[in-house]
Amino acid sequence: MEDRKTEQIAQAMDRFRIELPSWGFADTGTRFGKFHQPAAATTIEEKFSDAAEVNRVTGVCPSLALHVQWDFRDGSTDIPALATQTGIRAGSINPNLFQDQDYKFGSLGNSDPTIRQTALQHILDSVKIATRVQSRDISLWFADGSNYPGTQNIRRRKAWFEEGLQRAHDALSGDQRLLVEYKPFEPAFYHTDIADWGMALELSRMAGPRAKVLVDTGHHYASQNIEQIVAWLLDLRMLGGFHFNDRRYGDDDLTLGSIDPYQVFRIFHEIAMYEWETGAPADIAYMVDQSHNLKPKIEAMIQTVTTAQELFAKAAIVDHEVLAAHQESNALVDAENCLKDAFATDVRPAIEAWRTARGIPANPLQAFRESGYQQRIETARAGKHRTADSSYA
Ligand code: LRH
Ligand code: MN
Repeated sequence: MEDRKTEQIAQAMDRFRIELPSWGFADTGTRFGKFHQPAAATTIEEKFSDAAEVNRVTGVCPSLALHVQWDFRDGSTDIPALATQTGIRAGSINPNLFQDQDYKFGSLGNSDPTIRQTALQHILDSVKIATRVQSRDISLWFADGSNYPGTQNIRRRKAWFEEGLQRAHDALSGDQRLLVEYKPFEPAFYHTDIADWGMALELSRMAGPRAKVLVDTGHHYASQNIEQIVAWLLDLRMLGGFHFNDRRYGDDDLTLGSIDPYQVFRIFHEIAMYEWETGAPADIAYMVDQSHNLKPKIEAMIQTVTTAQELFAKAAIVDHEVLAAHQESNALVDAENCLKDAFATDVRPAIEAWRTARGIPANPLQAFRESGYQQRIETARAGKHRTADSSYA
């Protein structure tokens, strides 16, 4: 590989960081059940410990996304101390506005003002948690919607969301941001109040300058061009972050790059081209949002991180200058081949060299398997209480 490409990959690896979801280490399932794994994390301490192990062998995931209802159950844990102890800082704070019985007909979109107030109060409490644990992002996903035509007034609910998000925005401090995540369906199957990027964009703009859009790759119709949405949000300076996963059908939450690696590559390409044109790194939170129902959870997480690194590196070696010229002259085949050549490039040796140069194991999965960490936690966590199957995580 040319030195120039090796250097581009090293620079890309130096800046690429991806946040892990605490719930990716816990037993999660589908509506058809949840399969327990002997060493699945059940406490916040275990989730930080597992994240620290993934960061030990990869070196690129220094933060852990936290879900308020699942990770602050006993509220007594000193997260800042845990962060210092494990070297993993608290990442995005995710309020839970979908699990409580109150939210049957919605949270911020509920026609009952007391329930809207309950939902808003939970978001405001989550902003306080973010301040306490020095997190920047409050990541909002709403299951709100309906299952049958005519059962809800979509415009009135939109107005309640505008009001709720503005009040949440006004509670932010420092460099805090609101990330507004959209999803076209599930659990609602007729309409979802924040169903697509346009709705999330408008609501974010109306909320205020610190509200940005979060793109979960699993939250799109099968034929939707996700990288075009990314290109628009970049250009509008409204892209706040990603929840990466992969899917074959719906919001399958499979491991990144397991089904369509070229999809994630095309997303990273739009970002790399934007950064080349603007000459500045985009302020994007790269995060994983997956549920490891069958794969061993820590191995699935390591596989996800190393796959993300490879696809990010491939996008970094696209020759943007040459590509821009081909785009200008409509040299279609040459332009497309700029991407295909980069995607076909084996970047693993350069990434392994980058790891070795920084004291990170060249093969993270192998290093994890040789560490005995999995055996240690299986012994330590054997017979532990497992979370109720009614809770997602
Ligand atoms: C909703 C979602 C959201 C999380 C949840 C675990 O599908 O993507 O980001 O809160 O998964
Ligand atoms: Mn998500």
